[in-house]
Amino acid sequence: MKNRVSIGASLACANYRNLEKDIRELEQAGVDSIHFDVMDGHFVPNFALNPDILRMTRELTALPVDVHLMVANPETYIPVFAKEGCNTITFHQEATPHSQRELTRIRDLGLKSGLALNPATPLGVLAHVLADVDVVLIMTVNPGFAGQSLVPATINKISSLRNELDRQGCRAEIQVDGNVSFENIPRLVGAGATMLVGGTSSIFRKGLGIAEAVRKTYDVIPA
Ligand code: S6P
Ligand code: MG
Repeated sequence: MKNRVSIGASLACANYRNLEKDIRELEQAGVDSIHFDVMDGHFVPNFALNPDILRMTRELTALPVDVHLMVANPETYIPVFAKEGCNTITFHQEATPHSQRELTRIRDLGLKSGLALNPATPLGVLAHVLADVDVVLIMTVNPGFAGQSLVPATINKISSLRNELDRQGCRAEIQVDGNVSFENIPRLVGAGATMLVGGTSSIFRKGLGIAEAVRKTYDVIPA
């Protein structure tokens, strides 16, 4: 059974000169959560947000914060980010051989557990961890950068995962991240995604204010 479709705003795409202003606008516009990208320059060839910015974000808003760890050795960093205050921690399957242990650890910390899969990573890796996962993040681009094009094969991947979750009666969310644009949202949701991450292709689209962009994002979600 499908969950309601929710929208998370990717904070790494906000204006770093005035994050507080953007966070207030996101709250007023009615986004469901803040998506918090962490990059270590190692697992992905780029750097993004860090624990200090997470602490500041937590102080600024009561919106749920969903941390997306694009880092090597997530086992080292899960407790670091948990301590600063967040609601969900998602790490990459490709970054550790111990996904089941880390998913359990995240839940033991009182948080929702998330597992992210790069476009090339098959769904089979989920077979024995579905009971431990609250959010499956299907990356619709290769992680590391905003402004990329969606990898087309990920649409069928989402449909296959939707079928499998439904078959097993599993309530895990299917989150999608990367080029979640006004144009792509209908097919992502049609395929079964329930959590959308909005970056430069929607919520932070050039030329649109946050309020208008969020309204447009909700408008294109199929009923
Ligand atoms: C990508 C990162 C994402 C981006 C988001 C940007 O590695 O995990 O969360 O911030 O995808 O959105 P867009 O619309 O520019 O692809
Ligand atoms: Mg992300």
